[in-house]
Amino acid sequence: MYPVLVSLDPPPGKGWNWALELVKKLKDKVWGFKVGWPLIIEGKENLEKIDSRIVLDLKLADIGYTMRNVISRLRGDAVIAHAFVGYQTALEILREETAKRDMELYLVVSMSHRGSKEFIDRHVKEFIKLAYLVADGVVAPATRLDVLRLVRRYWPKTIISPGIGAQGAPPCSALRAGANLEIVGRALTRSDDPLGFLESYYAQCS
Ligand code: BMP
Repeated sequence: MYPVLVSLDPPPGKGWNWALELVKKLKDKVWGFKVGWPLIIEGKENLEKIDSRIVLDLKLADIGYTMRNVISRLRGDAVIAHAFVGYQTALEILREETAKRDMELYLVVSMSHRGSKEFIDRHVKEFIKLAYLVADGVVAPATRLDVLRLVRRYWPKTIISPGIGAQGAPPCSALRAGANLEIVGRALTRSDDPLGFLESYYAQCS
């Protein structure tokens, strides 16, 4: 199994049929699938049809009560939340709910787009400290390997890393910098041969 979390972001005009076809093709080869708002809006009941690990990419950023209310309505193995809302009456409550539901919680400690440097990246170390209190894993960018390496230095558990392919980072680059899983969306899901893509890039990646 390749250390890849496939990001199921449907192109315009496509939806669950497109996503479930990809799941069927790739589920035995990848670690799991990341599902975000575009698919959830089109029918959360379809989450049941993904017979693999599901990471709910909700980027939750709200008071605890509301975040709990959202995830109690969805099925998934893990959920992604923003760190900047803080612990008290926010992430502490989300953590309670994820633990109760046997879900993992991943916190965003840095992002792959350039704007991450404007605010988020000023607080990476503080976000990691917070992750020690609540998280099973963190999200850190493949597009800025210096940041990813810093996160690896301070965070011993899972790192999932977006930015591969369409955002410019080469496949395997985040794994080599210490990530546990690479998040791959468009480069893989819009390829004419997704399985071939995986095999050509990830078969000899170490
Ligand atoms: P792609 O490989 O097509 O660029 O998709 C990346 C996926 O990861 C998208 O779903 C995006 O919302 C998500 N993502 C990201 O690109 N950067 C981050 O910092 C965090 C993300 O979750």
